[in-house]
Amino acid sequence: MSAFPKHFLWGAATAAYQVEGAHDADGKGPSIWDRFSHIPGTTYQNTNGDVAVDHYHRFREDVALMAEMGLQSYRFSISWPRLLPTGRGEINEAGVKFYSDLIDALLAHNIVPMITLYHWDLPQALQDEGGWEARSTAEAFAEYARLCYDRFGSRVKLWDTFNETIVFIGHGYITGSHPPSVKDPARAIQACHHVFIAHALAVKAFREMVIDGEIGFVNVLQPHTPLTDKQADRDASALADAIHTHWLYDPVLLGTYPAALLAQTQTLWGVPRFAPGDDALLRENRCDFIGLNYYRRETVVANEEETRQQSNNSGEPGSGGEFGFKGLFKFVRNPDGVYTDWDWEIWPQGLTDGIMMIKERYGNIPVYITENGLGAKDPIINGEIVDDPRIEYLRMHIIALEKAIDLGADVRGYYPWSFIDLLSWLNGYKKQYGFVYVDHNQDLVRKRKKSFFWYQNVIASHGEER
Ligand code: BGP
Repeated sequence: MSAFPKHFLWGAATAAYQVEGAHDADGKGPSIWDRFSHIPGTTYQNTNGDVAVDHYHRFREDVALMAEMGLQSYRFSISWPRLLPTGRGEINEAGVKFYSDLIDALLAHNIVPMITLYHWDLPQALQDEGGWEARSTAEAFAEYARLCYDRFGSRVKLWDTFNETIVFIGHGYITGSHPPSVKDPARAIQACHHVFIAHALAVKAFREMVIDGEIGFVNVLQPHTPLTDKQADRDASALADAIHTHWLYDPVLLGTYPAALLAQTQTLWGVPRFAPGDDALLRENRCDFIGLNYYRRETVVANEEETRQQSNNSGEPGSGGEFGFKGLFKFVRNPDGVYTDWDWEIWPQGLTDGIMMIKERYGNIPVYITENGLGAKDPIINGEIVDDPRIEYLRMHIIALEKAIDLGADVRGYYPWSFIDLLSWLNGYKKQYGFVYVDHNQDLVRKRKKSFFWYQNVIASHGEER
């Protein structure tokens, strides 16, 4: 007997910008990614989501494939500017209809929709007014959330407000590799605060509108391991935990910031600045569950040098730089680690450990694994997509998940990234994650990969055969 509870959901995930395409169709407004990806040199080989895998026009075919695979839940995001082209105010009914039809198609196949409200495609019009650095964006987000609850709330029970704040704020405001390409930690911290406020306002609206469902927040789950036993490396690793984990989880699960770090950032940079009532807003509007996106761990050393903040976007192993902050910590390669072609360490035990670390700090909060997967260049042999490394990666992580459930964690669903091959933000289409292959040389034709049939069997056996 597998450990997976009876109502555990076997799902898969995607995000609007990465699959939909139709970037300017039927009244959709531009997002910051539509703008950014058109600036030469910002993405791998200048790839963008203008067409992506054209899910907007082919969603019925895609949902039929999900049904064939036996998928029990599908996590997707809504493109904010498709519903509200300028971020607030006038509603684009054609956009509402697209998601409404998608939800109906899923429900017709008994696939539980999980909606992510924000997977990084902020309306450009709001960016022009200051983006997440402006508090008014948090208020606009609450308006957008209310619209979604109003139109979809009677049919959708699982809601994520934000996807991976560390990534869109970190890359958007610290490394500058995502829009709006700022490099300023103080601005990052204030923008991040407004995201927490937006989340709290959206949770508040969810409760006020008495939506029959659950609302959560999706974070990166990134365990850190010190490279050596030296005190300096252990301290650096603990600091990485505080910045990359506690800072992002505490406000949405405890309703407060980690006190010591808050005191430091406020002394150093005067941020985050709280508006009257923010404390109570955060405290009173916490999540029903937490979504965890797990891909890899990081190995940490103490760091006194400037680092070359550059990631591997080409899939040439070892081509990236390093990530770190002078005087704080640095991520380095684990000499014993197994890595993907994009230099992400494969370490399934981190999923068990990470879930247990969350349980220890935040109590037995319900957990969904909202992303987990292998980015790879899949081999095609005699016309078949033989993605054995993906099967192996997912198998090891399902076993790791089962361990966490055995240890008492309340894990309710598993959503591999991704249902279908899609656009990787900075890495183009060559970094594949899907169960379904998309032929970019042949009219975006869909083909089932080996992993499609493997996951079909995992689902049918409720995780016993893997
Ligand atoms: C997460 C994002 C996803 C997806 C995934 C894989 O951070 O939530 O949208 O992109 O990572 O990342 P990448 O495409 O960079 O390999």
